[in-house]
Amino acid sequence: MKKLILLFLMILLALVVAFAMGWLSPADRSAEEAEAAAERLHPVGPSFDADSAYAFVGAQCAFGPRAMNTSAHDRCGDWIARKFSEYGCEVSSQHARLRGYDGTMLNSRNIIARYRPAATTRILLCAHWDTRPWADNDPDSTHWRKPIDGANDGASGVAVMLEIARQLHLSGGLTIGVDFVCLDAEDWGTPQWANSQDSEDTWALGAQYFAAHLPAGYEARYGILLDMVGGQGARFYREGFSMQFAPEIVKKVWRAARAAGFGSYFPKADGGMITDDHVPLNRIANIPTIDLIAFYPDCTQSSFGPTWHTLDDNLEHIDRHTLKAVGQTVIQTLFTEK
Ligand code: AHN
Ligand code: ZN
Repeated sequence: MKKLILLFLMILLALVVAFAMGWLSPADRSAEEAEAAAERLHPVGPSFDADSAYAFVGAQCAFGPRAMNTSAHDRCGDWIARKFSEYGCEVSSQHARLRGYDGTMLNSRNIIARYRPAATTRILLCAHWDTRPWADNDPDSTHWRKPIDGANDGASGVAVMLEIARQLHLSGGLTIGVDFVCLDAEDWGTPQWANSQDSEDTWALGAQYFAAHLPAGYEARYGILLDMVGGQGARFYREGFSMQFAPEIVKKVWRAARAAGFGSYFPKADGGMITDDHVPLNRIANIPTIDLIAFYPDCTQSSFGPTWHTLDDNLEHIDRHTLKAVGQTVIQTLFTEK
């Protein structure tokens, strides 16, 4: 009897050890190994130049706030279009008059820059280029009706796209096509000081227009939205609508971040659900699109960070390292695509 109990205990111990070492499920084990291999450091593609991207943020801010219906906005739009053509893209524009939350008609321009327009496999990159007309989240209420520089909220996403376009032009090594779409009228959503109730469709007006008026025959495998990708201390959590509409793209990009060496910027944890330009792309255009958007779980001023919709959203608060982490991750994603 004693021998039997001892034998039983030994078998039990062997089983526990086998489970602990992961010997019992070869299928699980090889899936884990494949995942680990996909995340091992193996950078591909050209090196994203963060100083160049930073200069692109500065160049946009130098026009002044790019709020809708201002000349700084229009002049910056011309500059953005010219830069993308310099980098070999075929550039077109979608002009529209869009209705703001209070009935104001906004002169909107989506700028579409196509890299390798003949390629059939295409990835959509997008960011808004307009800036918020009101610092309505500023701690000082005397600033609430003043326009912001939008170094992070506006300029950073376009700057990262311009630097990627410049690197594609220099390296010439990418065989798939990329569409850089600079969306307008994102940030005219109902201000916090308005009497009217905020409705989510007052945001992302240019993206709503683009999604409903895609260029004839337009197709993209998937999309990546870049929003507030230059802030100090920024981290990119898995955004809710992205997980709902395009979870496999989230996985792919988070993997690419690890392979490129920037995994620490992309926690494997969930952020909030953000009404942003990717929502109409998913819902109206049916292009699975994720949002790379900074999320600050511990910031009391805003979960978008301490400078969000404040006068502090300026060049001084841009961190080149954040631009680099996002830019290199997107390059890694593009050059990993088959
Ligand atoms: C809302 O606050 C509803 N959405 C944030 C989208 C946004 C504003 N991105 C930049 N500015
Ligand atoms: Zn904003």
